[in-house]
Amino acid sequence: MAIVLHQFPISHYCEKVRWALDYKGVDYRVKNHLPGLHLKKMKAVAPFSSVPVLEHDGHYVQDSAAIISYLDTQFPARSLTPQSQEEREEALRWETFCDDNIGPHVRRYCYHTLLDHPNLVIPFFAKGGPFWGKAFLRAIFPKLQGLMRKGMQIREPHVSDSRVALEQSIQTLSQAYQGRTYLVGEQFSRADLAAASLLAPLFMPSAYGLDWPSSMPEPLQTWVNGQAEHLAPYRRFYQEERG
Ligand SMILES: N[C@@H](CCC(=O)N[C@@H](CS)C(=O)NCC(=O)O)C(=O)O
Repeated sequence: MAIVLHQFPISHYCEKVRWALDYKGVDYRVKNHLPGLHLKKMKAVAPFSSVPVLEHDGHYVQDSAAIISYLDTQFPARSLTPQSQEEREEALRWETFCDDNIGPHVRRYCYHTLLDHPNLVIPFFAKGGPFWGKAFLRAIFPKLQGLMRKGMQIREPHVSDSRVALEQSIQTLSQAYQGRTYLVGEQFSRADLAAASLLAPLFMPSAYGLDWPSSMPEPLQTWVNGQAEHLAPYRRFYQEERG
């Protein structure tokens, strides 16, 4: 029953799956890949190059939402998917909202600043990987940075568009949490987990597992400070549900 999570430690979609595995108490190990060198391995076992990919006894599942559905089927205790059809559909809708409207914008907006700080970001990329990872990434960083900026459109006007889209999505979620503890029903679900994990790089919880700096470089930190009030529910989920 070997379970391996193929991942980047820095990836918030991978954190989403780490949290789901930890929440359910599933025994697993991680295989940390270096960005760029992951491409061949992932394409050999799954349709796309992206992580997270869950490997379970030689069977591979790609995509954080598909992995959570798979885990809830294989390990039904502490289900993250609500039981009633109505609540299940609602939870999946919120999860898709976060996957599409939070995840990519957090990534683009944060990397826009972080990629100008290789001393900060290279240890994140190399964490838990091969011993030569940091030296390798330092050597290829100019090229890697260029490829990442191109591949994820980390340039204007896309960066500003992502900041605005993120502010709107955070607002939408804040309204949904008004007067309630959870997004769906009376229980923590994959909807709350998706929102909290995908927003987590903005408030840097220790349970994420990275050696975060005390604050993000500017202008990122000033923008994050302006969102602090809206990020409170997600900090609370990390305290109460992340363990
Ligand atoms: N919808 C996917 C998104 C995963 C994703 O975007 N992963 C990024 C890291 S945050 C990745 O692997 N990028 C490299 C690649 O696609 O080759 C999920 O939920 O798993």
